[in-house]
Amino acid sequence: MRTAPTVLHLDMDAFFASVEQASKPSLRGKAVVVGGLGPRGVVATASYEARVFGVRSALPMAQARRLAPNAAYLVPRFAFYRSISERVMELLRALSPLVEPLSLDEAFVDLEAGGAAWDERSARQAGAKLRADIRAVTGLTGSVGLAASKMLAKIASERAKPDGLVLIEPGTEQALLAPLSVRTLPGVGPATGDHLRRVGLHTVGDLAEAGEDELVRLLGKAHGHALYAMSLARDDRSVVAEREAKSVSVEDTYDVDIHDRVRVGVEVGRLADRCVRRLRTAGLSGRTIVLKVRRYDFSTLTRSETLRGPTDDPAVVREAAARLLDSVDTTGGVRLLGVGVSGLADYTQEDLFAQAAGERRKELPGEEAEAAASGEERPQAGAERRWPAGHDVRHSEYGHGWVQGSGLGRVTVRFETPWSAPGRVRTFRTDDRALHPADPLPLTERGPGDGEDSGDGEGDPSGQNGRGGDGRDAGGTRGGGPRDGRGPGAGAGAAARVRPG
Ligand code: DCP
Ligand code: MG
Repeated sequence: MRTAPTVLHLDMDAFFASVEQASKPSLRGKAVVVGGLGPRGVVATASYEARVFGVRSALPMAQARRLAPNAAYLVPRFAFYRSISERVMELLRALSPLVEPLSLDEAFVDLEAGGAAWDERSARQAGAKLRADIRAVTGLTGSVGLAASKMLAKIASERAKPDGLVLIEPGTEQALLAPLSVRTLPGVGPATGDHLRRVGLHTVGDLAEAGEDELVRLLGKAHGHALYAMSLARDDRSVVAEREAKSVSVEDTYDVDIHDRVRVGVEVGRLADRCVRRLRTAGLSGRTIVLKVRRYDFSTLTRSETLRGPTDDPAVVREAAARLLDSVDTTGGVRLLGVGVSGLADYTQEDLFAQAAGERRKELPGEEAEAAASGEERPQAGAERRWPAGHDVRHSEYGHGWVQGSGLGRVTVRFETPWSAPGRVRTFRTDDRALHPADPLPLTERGPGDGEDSGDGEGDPSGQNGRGGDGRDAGGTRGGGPRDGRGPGAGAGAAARVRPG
């Protein structure tokens, strides 16, 4: 393990919600909940103001509404979040070639590999500058953890939240970890935590004392071994760029073509199990299941399915592979079969024991919301136009705004831009010809999308309105008279009450 705290972990604060607050001045400092608004919707994230009420990621939306009835409830705008994320990742890549994104708003950076830091002082400086740059470019805050390993850097950024920087001095790691809950360690989720608690292991120090043999006995070889090392703050995992490219796969070529469909199914199941064993040995889990079939005539097909979240559960992989097989015609015979898992994540984000125990994963909120949102993102031309809460619109007279709520043939729009004062609300008929869906505006006047883009709308929707439209939007808002005497809180409440149809 290195001796300088030059592994950086960045995690943006309340990412989706912060983007919404940056876009919508009337929501700043307010409770904002982003997620699926349908009957089965769940919370993707909540602003820190909403977390005070107990609203958090993965909570059913109905429960969130009971806890925070006056919060603003918004449908995610994934393409926009992606474009902001890309700006943040660019700043990280300027620090080092070794940037390992874990999600849209989270990444490890090896500062040493990029020459950006070599000791405590330079690491702290690089971290502080990064935070300032992120704020300048995106208008958002991110928290930074610095340590000598990935595990500790991630723990540090968690402690830094929100809007902070924490550096863990090398040499202090084990003492720092010892009193913490076992749940602090990567790979220890609720199920593993319970399991350990039942045998009297509560803290990381308890794990270190229990010893490796005991942990292997309790959790199996791979996880027991990994957990013991982590309890001693030993974590040698390096920061790996481009993890998406990696996959784990196994395949078998058969001496004699297999014709029997049932037997093909059995073989695919076996391959899935073998693939999962490899995955687990490597301490990995993955999201995309790939099936490869070479037929009697050497024609080779691959089919893949991406799950809602990474898995290393053999039953989940087996089922997915079987589903994929259903779509392949194998009459005539099969020479080769393969099963692979890609889109890998390391065990840091998973509760391994929960999966080992065969627990079915719940739907990941982001995915469900994305599906819902993408269905709504493009309002149909024609009679029934839909106005997802939180999405941008443009009115030919009042300029740029966002949908605060809709229902009963009406849509309520707040006219404001990321750089205006909180704007005023107006209500229209949902079929009002003057009202059109619009692309998001850049969050900072000189930030993402502001004049330096290639104009690729798909990749960076914030870039589309970066030119030309800005002045008119801002003017329209001012012209409309942004202050109407109602506090912005009243508007947020209205968003909560008017549910999109
Ligand atoms: N996300 C999601 N579903 C989850 C968790 C997260 O859709 N179950 C999305 C919304 C989050 C983003 O991913 O904004 C980043 O996730 P984080 O866990 O980093 O959560 P936040 O950034 O929202 O909050 P913070 O990091 O400040 O705790
Ligand atoms: Mg975050």
